[in-house]
Amino acid sequence: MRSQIRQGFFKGAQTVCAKTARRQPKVRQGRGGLCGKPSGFAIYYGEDMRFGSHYKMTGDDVIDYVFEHTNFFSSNENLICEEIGDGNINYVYRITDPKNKKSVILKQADVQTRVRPDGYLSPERSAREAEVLKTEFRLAPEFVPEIFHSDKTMAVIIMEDIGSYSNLKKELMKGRIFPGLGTLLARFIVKTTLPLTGPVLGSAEKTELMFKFRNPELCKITEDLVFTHPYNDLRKRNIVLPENKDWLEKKLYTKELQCKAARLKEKFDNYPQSLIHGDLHSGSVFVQERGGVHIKVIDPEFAFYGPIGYDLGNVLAHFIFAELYVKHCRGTDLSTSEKEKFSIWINGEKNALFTVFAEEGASYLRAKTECGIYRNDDFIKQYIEDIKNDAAAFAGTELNRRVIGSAKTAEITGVHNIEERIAIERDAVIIGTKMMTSGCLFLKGL
Ligand code: SR1
Ligand code: MG
Repeated sequence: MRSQIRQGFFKGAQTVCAKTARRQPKVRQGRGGLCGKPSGFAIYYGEDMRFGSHYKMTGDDVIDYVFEHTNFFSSNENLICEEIGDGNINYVYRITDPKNKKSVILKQADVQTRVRPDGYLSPERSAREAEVLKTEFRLAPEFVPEIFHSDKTMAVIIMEDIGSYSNLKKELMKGRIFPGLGTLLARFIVKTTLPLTGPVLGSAEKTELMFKFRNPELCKITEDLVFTHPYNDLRKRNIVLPENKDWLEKKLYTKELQCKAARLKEKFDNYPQSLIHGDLHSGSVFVQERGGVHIKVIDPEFAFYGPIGYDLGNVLAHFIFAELYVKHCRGTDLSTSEKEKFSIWINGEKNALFTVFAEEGASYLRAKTECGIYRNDDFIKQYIEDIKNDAAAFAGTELNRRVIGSAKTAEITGVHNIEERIAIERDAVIIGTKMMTSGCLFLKGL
C-alpha cells in the first residue's frame, strides 16, 4: 500500500553560528514593540539600545545577548551558537564556549510560531513561561532546569543546559527502559501542583496566582486542537492518512464523543485547581541515568490554572504511545522478547504513575492542608480519586488528538510503513475513545 504521509507541523533545519569577532552596532530592521508588527528601519547606536525592543535574534545576537546578560562567559569571542530546538513554537539555542565546554540554553519567543509563519502568538508568553519555571524550580528543583535570566522585552529565557539528559520520547521510541519513571513523573506532578491548590494555599493566595498565570491565548490552542477539532474538523485542519480516513472519521466524529469532549473542554476551562504544566507529553521530559534515573521537565508555556488530571492524563497517554510504537513498529530493531520486556515495564510505570500520585498526593494533602473544612481524610481521598478519573478521560483526548489532529506525535509521524502506522493509530483511538467515555473502567485495570 502506498501513500503520501502528511506529517504534522514542519520541523525546520538546525543552524550553527560561531562568533569570532566583536561586531559594531549596525542598522537593522526593528519592530514597533513587544508584540508589534515590523515598523521599518531603526538605527541602534549603543549596545544598550540593541536589545531594547523585540525582534527575532540571529546567532550573533544570541551570543552577544548571553554575554551581556549573564556572567557565564568571560568573553563573547569564539562562542558557538547552535539552534537545537525542534518544537513547534519557539527558538531554542545552545551557546557553548569550546575551550571549557561550558554552555547555556537561550529560548526566544517570536511573534510567529516556529513552524507556521501564519501562526501569530504574543511573545509575552515567554515571561509567563519564565515565571512558571521559577515557580516549579522553587517547588521541585530536582525536576526543573534552573533559570539564570529572563527578559520580557526580548521574550528570552536563559537557563541551565540539560544537555547531559536525553529527550524521553526519543529514548522510549528506542525501547529504552527507565526504572522508576512513573514514580518520578507522579512526584513532579505532586510537588509542582498540590502546593498551589486551594486546600493548601487558601483561596486568596490561590486567586492571585490564578490571575498571574492566566493564559487564554495558549489555552485556546489546546481547546481547539485537543477538544474541538478532533471530533468535528470544523476548521478542516485535521490531518489523516488517506488509508485510515474513513475508519478514523467514523470512530471519532460521533455525537457521543462530541458531547464527552464538550464536557471535558468545559472542565479544562472552568476548573482552576492548580498551576498545571499544560503540555506534559514525553517530548517535554528529559531523562538521564547517572546513579539512578533522573528527569527534568521543560516547556511549560501552556501552563495555567487548570485541572491537575490534565497533566497526569498527558503523561499516561504518551506512555501508551510509547507502548504502541514499540509493539507495532518493526523499525525499532528490538527483538520480540525485548518488546515484551518493554511492554511489561511500561505497564508497570503506568501503574506506578497513578498509585504513587495517589499515595504521595494524599499524604502531602493530609500534612499540608490548612483550611479547616478540607482537613478531612474522606475529602482528600475523593479529591485524589477525582483527579485520577479526570486524568483517564484527558488521556483519552490526548491519544485521539495526536492521531487525527494537526499537531501529531513522533510515534505516529515517525512510522513510515502504512500498515504499522494504521495499527498504532487504530489502537490509540480504540483506547482513547474508551478512556474518554469510561475512564474509570480503565483505571480498574491499572
Ligand atoms: C501550535 S502548537 C501545537 C501543539 O504543540 C504543543 O507542544 C502543544 O501540544 C500544542 O497542542
Ligand atoms: Mg512544547
